[in-house]
Amino acid sequence: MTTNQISWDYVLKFIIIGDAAVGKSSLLIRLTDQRFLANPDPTGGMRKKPTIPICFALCLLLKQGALVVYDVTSRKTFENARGWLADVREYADPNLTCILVGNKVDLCEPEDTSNVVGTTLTHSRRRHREVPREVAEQWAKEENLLFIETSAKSGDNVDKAFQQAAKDVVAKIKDGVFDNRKSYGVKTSEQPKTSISLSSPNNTKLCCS
Ligand SMILES: Nc1nc2c(ncn2[C@@H]2O[C@H](COP(=O)(O)OP(=O)(O)OP(=O)(O)O)[C@@H](O)[C@H]2O)c(=O)[nH]1
Ligand SMILES: [Mg+2]
Repeated sequence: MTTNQISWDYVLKFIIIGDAAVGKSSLLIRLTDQRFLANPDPTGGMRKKPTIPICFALCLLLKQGALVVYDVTSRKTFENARGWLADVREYADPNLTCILVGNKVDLCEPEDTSNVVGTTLTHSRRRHREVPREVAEQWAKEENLLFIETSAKSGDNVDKAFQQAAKDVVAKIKDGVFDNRKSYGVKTSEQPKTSISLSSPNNTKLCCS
């Protein structure tokens, strides 16, 4: 197994939540492995909120950020994002950074009318957008959330979603919002630019790990 050495200043923890099949695992796989699986295994992790509040609270423990994900082609998943956010606010550290992520934008991109050997390409998987960007953006603003639209399939904005959230957390650390001595779970390198070994992407754990 080959390992890569990277330098780091902080280790931050994020939770990815949202309705089933909105693409939580796919976003993580895209971020860590730069690939897309058409049929990833459903992860029991955060597709359903644990019925016992203490379990949900433990999932949120020592996390500095949350990605609340919905599917831009499903109004229902957007409406349910309110519930996910309410739960995060109830159980998580009040300083937790939240980013609202509208995933699957590739499904509602403009129709491709190109022909292949005289046959018009059909887009059986294409779907209508049910959540206008402006509506989600406005709600994010009202709730003081960061906001971004992504496609785990094409990779659009996936890195950016995590980067935006991480930047916000780092800014809070620098402002003293997360005090490491109070065990907020932020891990700082003893000396700047400590090296860390990254093992093979195959070892990547998915949601809730
Ligand atoms: N077109 C398209 N499909 C996506 C995208 N992201 C995920 N999918 C598909 O949506 C389905 C569900 O994706 P998952 O990543 O398993 O979703 P999840 O939120 O982790 O689902 P659970 O683990 O069941 O909660 C899969 O068939 C993915 O291939 C995307 O950005 N675009
Ligand atoms: Mg999953």
